[in-house]
Amino acid sequence: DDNNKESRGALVVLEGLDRSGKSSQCSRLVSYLEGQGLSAELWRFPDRTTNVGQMISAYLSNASQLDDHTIHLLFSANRWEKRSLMETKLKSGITLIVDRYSYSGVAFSSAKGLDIEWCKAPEIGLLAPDLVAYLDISPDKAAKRGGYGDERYEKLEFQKKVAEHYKVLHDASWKVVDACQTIEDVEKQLQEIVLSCVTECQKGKALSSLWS
Ligand code: Z5A
Ligand code: MG
Repeated sequence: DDNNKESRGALVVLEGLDRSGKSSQCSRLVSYLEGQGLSAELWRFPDRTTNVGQMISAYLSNASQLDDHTIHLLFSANRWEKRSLMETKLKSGITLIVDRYSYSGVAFSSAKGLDIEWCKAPEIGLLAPDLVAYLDISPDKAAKRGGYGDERYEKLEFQKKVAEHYKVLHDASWKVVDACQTIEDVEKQLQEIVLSCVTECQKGKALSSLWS
């Protein structure tokens, strides 16, 4: 019903391999939108500030060991605990620029060998992004960027598997951006894509749920 269309913020997700430039581009996007007079916030998953997030952080830094299914469900729970706040912010007109989301959850866990449908199931009912921008880079090129840290998953062989599993999740609605361009060129491309998404949401595009 067109009469019920209400302006809202956009849910924008950046995905991509480790070192693809997500965090750099997310913060640039928030500054850009604010410069355009729009309200925007930077979010990231995992959100390591919550109790669940601290368990995830311990796992990633190899301070704890968890069964693959268990850590998968914790990543998902970490999104569920932010879901209602996410909806409130979007409805109040704030655009959320989110550094990783359910696609990371499914790509990383299925890369370990878990069934993809099983991996998607706990994500069902979370808010669906209005835009998924995928920062595309080969695992080899990504590895050359300053090298990986010491966290679990930060290894070339595993990143290659993750890249394959991201490919399975790709759909036609994703915007694939060549992440091997300069930071500034990636930034310019993202600004255009994101601004048109924000405009659509201001016009009252309905919020929807994963996994559709
Ligand atoms: N994970 C999961 O398993 N399940 C889930 O549900 C979720 C996540 C949500 C932690 O995530 C791990 O959790 C992650 C996935 C898993 N494991 N891995 N791998 P995280 O988000 O905390 O990971 P991170 O440490 O922030 O990964 P980052 O993502 O390393 O990289 P990035 O944010 O994509 O890149 P960046 O920090 O912006 O840039 C990396 C470097 O490249 C930096 O030196 C930049 O200056 C440089 N850079 C950036 N862009 C360029 C360009 N265009 N040219 C040249 N150099 C560049
Ligand atoms: Mg990052």
